[in-house]
Amino acid sequence: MAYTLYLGDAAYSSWSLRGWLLLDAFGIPFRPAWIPMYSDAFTDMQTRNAPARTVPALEIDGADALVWESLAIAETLAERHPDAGHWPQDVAARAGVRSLAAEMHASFRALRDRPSMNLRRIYNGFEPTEAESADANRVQELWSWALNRFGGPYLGGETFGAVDAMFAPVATRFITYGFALNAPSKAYVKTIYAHPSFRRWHAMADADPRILTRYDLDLPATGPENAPRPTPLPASRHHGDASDAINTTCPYSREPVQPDSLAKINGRIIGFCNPFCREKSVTDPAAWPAVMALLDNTA
Ligand SMILES: N[C@@H](CCC(=O)N[C@@H](CS)C(=O)NCC(=O)O)C(=O)O
Repeated sequence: MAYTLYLGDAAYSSWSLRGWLLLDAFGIPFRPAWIPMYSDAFTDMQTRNAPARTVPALEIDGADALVWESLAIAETLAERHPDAGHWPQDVAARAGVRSLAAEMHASFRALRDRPSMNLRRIYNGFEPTEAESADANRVQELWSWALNRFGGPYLGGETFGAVDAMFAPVATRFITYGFALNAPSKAYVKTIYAHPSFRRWHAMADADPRILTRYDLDLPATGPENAPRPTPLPASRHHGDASDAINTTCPYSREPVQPDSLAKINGRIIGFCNPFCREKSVTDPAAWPAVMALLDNTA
């Protein structure tokens, strides 16, 4: 692997989501290093990575190099993988979305504070403050401008770019807290929720049992099943023997299938090497090319 990416909790760490998308959505291989936030392991990671304190942080293996701050990660990856498509080729689109990404990185303090990313909840009755509403309106002004000017469905045009990685957590906040959205923003939020990399991230958040109550608000809430996500393939946990599965090794790790990690996906029993691999696959099977390839190859 060329990179190690330090990440916090998938359900809550909005900046980690940006870092993940900057690699995964562009097909750049990396080793994710998940560190639960507010844990001793997180403090140890901060000590090891100093002066970096935050996630995401990207280690360039073999180069003794670490880059943190999501915008710096975006620029480093764009420089090292010039054909990956982090920024549009078109001069006007490149200038525009670079500015949007920089504004996202530097601004929206109110929107980033109380309505923090929380992929586990969709609240009823959230009342935004004036500052939160002003931030949400400015985001929608930027999105509407870019979608109109560069043609959508992504902010820089036809393909997902670094700027979309920067704004993806905002799309989730709009859903979690029920902000009023104009029509282009509503369409854009749906586009983000349908993106395969975002779907993989959300599936991992769903599969992680850790709840950080510090991010919960005292309001009635439903769960992520009510987010505007594509309808998943039929899938459930399967209880039985490893020999029930159509595969003997995990589609992700190639390690042997374990009896506590079986799933029925689109009518077939598939085995995984651990319960987390099973859970993330059951939530949204079609988001995982390795699972879909297994189903296709054994059809
Ligand atoms: N501006 C930074 C923000 C990163 C950030 O604040 N990450 C949070 C998690 S979402 C974090 O690591 N917090 C730990 C801390 O600040 O001690 C970026 O662009 O990456």
